[in-house]
Amino acid sequence: MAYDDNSIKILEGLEAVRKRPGMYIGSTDKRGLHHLVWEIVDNAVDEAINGHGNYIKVVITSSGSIRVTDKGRGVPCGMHESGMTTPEVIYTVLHAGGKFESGGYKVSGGLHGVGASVVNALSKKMIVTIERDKCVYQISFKDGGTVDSPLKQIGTTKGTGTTVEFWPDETIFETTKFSYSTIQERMQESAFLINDLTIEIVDEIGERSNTFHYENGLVSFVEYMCNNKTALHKTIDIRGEKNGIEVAIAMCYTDSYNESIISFVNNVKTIDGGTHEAGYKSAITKVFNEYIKNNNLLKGKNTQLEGSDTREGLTAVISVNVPEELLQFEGQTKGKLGTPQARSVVESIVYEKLTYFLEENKTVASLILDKALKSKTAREAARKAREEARNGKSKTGKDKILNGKLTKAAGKIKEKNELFLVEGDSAGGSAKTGRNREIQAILPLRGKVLNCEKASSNDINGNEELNLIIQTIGAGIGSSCNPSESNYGKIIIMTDADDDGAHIQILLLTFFYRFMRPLIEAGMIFVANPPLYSIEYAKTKEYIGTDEELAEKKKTIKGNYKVNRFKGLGEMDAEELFETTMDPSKRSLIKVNIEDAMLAEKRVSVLMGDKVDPRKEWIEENVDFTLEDDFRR
Ligand code: 1YM
Repeated sequence: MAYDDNSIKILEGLEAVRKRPGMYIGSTDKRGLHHLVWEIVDNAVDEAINGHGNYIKVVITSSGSIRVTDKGRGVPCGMHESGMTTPEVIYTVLHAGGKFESGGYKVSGGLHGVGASVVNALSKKMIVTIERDKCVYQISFKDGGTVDSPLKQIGTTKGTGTTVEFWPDETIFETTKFSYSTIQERMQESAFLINDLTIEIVDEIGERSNTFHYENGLVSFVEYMCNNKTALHKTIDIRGEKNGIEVAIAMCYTDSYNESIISFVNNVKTIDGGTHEAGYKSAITKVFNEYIKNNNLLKGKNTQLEGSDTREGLTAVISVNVPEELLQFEGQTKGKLGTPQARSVVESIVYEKLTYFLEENKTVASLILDKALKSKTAREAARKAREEARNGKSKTGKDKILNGKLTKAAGKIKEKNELFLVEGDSAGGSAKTGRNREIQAILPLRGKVLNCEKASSNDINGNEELNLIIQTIGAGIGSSCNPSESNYGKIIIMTDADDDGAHIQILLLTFFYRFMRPLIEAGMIFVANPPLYSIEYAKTKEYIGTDEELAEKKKTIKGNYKVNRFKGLGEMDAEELFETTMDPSKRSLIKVNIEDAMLAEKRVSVLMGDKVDPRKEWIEENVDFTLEDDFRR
């Protein structure tokens, strides 16, 4: 094929990426934008994993670009059989190389490895600088992959490595503003997973930087995840290898009641777990039950711990490396490991090492087992209480409480009905008067909601406010929470637009995250988005959502105007509240979408901490609120 034919084909390929970016990077929102970064960073990380260079730097530059540098071998700079230089092929041909023959453990799953050419296609400019064979080479591209300046030597060097700098195309992305904390989280995670790798990140705009380096990363990872809890013992470090599958696990029990397990396969997070997690869990259950039996801890009673008992308060990171030929991913997002061998390998390694650990560390063993046995007792007591409540429902009077507080929707189609959880009685009153009676139900909440971060399901059952919410929704909690049994298709948290309101929101979200997570996953939890201001001029009245919009509006008004800042929902009358915040045809709801267990964990701890500043910053940067519709923004 002639060179020109080649280039036409290539431009057509890149054009396809520009036409349907979602097919290649998932979306063109904030998340899609950051996929570009991961794509380039992953190449640098792969090079480090393969033993070439142990330093990576990521810079958010003041010119709006991202610049990633590694100290690996440098991308090869020779001619490719197509007649183009190798860098030109790598950065313009779709799926070029697909990580060529890197051998060993190939990263896979989801959207990884679609190639640096996709990043180029979605960038208005890209510059690649390569240090190799004592030379510095450079090639640059513009307008989504057109060669701007072909590969040429621009200097000499003693080092080796690759630098890729790109400017995302703002005609393609909804936003081109990179989030430091998003990049920081991911880079810290890579540094945790890859021992001895140093990752430096710099934000030239916000003038901040961090360097991550861990000698024993998984243990540091677990300690980091436990930072606001009290550990019951020194983190347990488990490693082994069998049939070519490498297993590394760090685990620690804390005084909390929640389980936080995150897992990785070939350094890619497996959001939905899979066989490796299943093997891990079944090993723990087996080891604990055998320990109990051998030490007669249940005093002859013929019962067993359930898996959930053995994981109460457990924080763990599981990292396995699976050879490419055994790799198998499942599920819609390919976030679940399917490889059957991973289950038995992880199970047998954990079984052996954990059994040994408990025998060698009797004091720790008794602390952990004690906790598991308490969980079993509490679980059985809770079940008994539930059964009693169910059998004698009318006698407990719970229905009466419910009827007193809840304003029900008239319509009987569950999926269409909406439940508003409203802060305060006065706002509850307006909501009650103004609502769409057919589909909207109102449940006013009084005062602060229980902080569920460290709560057990027993604590939840004993809390009137949360109990009310659980009963009203009717979908059950914990492992028996089932979205299809919910009495409402949408559950909408409606609070004041102030710090207190934000706090209540976060407490409720924590509750849903911990105890009714399937509702979040089903996209049924929303946050209402009340306006901050109303502005009156020339006999009209408009509602305004943000300070920026208010400033814009003021510029356009000729003549007098009057601005009113809503201090709380209670300040709006019923009609106003409906019109601005509740009317399904006009409102803008925020859909709550928490998909990342570690971020959520951290979020809860940051959010529940006493420091206000990091909390605000973190909410702004991370809480993944996606607007249901763009009505007012
Ligand atoms: C900042 C991004 O892409 N580094 C990088 C990429 C490659 C190599 C080294 C590399 C790989 C190999 C041999 C190999 C790539 N090379 C290719 C290709 N950093 C970044 N560092 N020599 C160098 O895999 O055999 C694709 S990526 F195609 F040339 F092999």
